[in-house]
Amino acid sequence: MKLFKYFLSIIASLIIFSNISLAEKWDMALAYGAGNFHSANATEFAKNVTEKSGGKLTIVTHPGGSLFKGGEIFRAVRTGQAQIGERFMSALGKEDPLLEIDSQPFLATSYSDAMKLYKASKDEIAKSLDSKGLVFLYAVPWPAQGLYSKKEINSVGDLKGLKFRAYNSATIRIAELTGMAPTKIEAAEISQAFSTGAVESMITSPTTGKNKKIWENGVKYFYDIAAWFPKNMIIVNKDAWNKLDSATQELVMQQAALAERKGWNLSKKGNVADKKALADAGMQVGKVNAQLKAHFEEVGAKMAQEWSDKAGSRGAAVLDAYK
Ligand code: PCA
Repeated sequence: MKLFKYFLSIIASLIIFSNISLAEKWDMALAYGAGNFHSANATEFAKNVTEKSGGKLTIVTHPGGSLFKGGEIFRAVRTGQAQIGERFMSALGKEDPLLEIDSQPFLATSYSDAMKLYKASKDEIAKSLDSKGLVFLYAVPWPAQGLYSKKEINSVGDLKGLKFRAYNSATIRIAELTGMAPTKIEAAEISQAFSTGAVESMITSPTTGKNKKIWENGVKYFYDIAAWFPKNMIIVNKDAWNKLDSATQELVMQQAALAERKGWNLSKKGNVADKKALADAGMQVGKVNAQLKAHFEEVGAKMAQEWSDKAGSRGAAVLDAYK
């Protein structure tokens, strides 16, 4: 009997010990509001992994920047303060110029080209993230980026001096090259920036304009220049990743692939529906005229040159694979 109890206690402690080492909990930092399609998609991904992992991995989502703000998430995941998170890739050009390839104007102006560009760049990006201690899971684009303005824009001259909300180096550069005055502001602060008059124009998706009810801040015009499709990516801290057994790692990757497919479809839907929502809210939704289009294309060509100087042979290899 004594021996039996002895073995029982060993077995019990083994079970307890293995449960401790096998049951992981990840906090997932999301910058955008719970209603945003990226957040909704990530939440479904987290729920699926949690349910299917048989208690081995629980992913708890924190949308709306409630755990870390957009600008903090990359570092938070890298340092393991959050095990998993989502970040707007092209805001990370200083980490690696390849992360901003999807925000180069007029390089990929349709969903199919955006997908081609993604496929051409993904391995190199995943490799570079790996060297920073991160595991790349999936990426989903925002709908086509368009120009918002409080005032009507009919000529290059109308852009001069406009106080412009930028979200990455590429949009700062566009503003500089078109004579606007850029300030970098995270999505969470857009409404405030427009309502206080700190800015009066920006380039972003119909989705972000709709989510912010941007028309309530005096923004009347949306010009659908559809110049690029920037993506959000989901990344995991490598130490956290290595604590999972291989079956759970496989499950996460499988659910990530599913979330990626769903996310691209949601984005495509939003690209149509959210533009309609802007028009339904009374905004003027249209295209820029030929003179302005040519001007933006010229700016795009200059930026392409600047980017390839920065991205060097790695960038050239990805562009070759894309074209
Ligand atoms: N919305 C985000 C990034 C791109 C987009 O469409 C933003 O405006 O910050």
